[in-house]
Amino acid sequence: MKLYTGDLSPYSAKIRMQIYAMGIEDEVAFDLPLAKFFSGRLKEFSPIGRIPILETDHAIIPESEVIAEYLDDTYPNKAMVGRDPIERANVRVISRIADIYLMNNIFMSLSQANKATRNQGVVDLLMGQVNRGMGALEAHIAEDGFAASDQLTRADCTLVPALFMCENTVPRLDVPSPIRSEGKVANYWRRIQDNEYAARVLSEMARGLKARLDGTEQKLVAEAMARAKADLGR
Ligand SMILES: N[C@@H](CCC(=O)N[C@@H](CS)C(=O)NCC(=O)O)C(=O)O
Repeated sequence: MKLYTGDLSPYSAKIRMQIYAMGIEDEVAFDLPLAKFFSGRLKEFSPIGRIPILETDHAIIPESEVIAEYLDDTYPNKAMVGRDPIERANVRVISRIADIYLMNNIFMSLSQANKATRNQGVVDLLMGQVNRGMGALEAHIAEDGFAASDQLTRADCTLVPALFMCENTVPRLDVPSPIRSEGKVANYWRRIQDNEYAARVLSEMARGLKARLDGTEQKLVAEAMARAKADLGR
């Protein structure tokens, strides 16, 4: 299998964390066709045009949640979706809160990162939704242990990158992190960073953020674009 993934992509980080935690890293190659991704040509390969994408011998699978389920279905003995119907429901609820109410809105708000062209109304609307999602998360997240149970599940794999975005991306909009200083989410966030799989994807995301902010990513993309252009001319 091949996973098309990027360091800073939270939806990709979620799948990488699941792969690391399931212990199936040897079964997966990791790749990012930089020129295709940054020129919007990933759609030629996967119509949704977004990462992560899992390539198997039989199909191209887009959408992180669908990939996560595919991995659980493929390795049922290592599945991370919980042990009984209620636990599985909790895992899915927390994963959806992180995906839909936190990450999606934060992603859309990134279009307003430039202060000079910022539409504050858009920021306020989207941050209102993020804070509402955070309130729901506070109610659903476990008091101790992991996000949805006493074991690491897919809920943690989705939530860890989402909370990284809350802490590191939201402040770029001149808005404080939506993670409150106290409460179950705050305690969870402090605890989970000691988990080896969480720590690993968080350091990958931090590496991706650094590359974006210091211009390294831009340089790599320009080089990949130039190579792709030269290959076309051959
Ligand atoms: N719902 C998708 C969202 C994936 C997504 O938005 N990925 C971003 C990177 S984190 C992307 O590929 N963006 C490229 C674009 O918007 O063209 C999922 O869960 O996989």
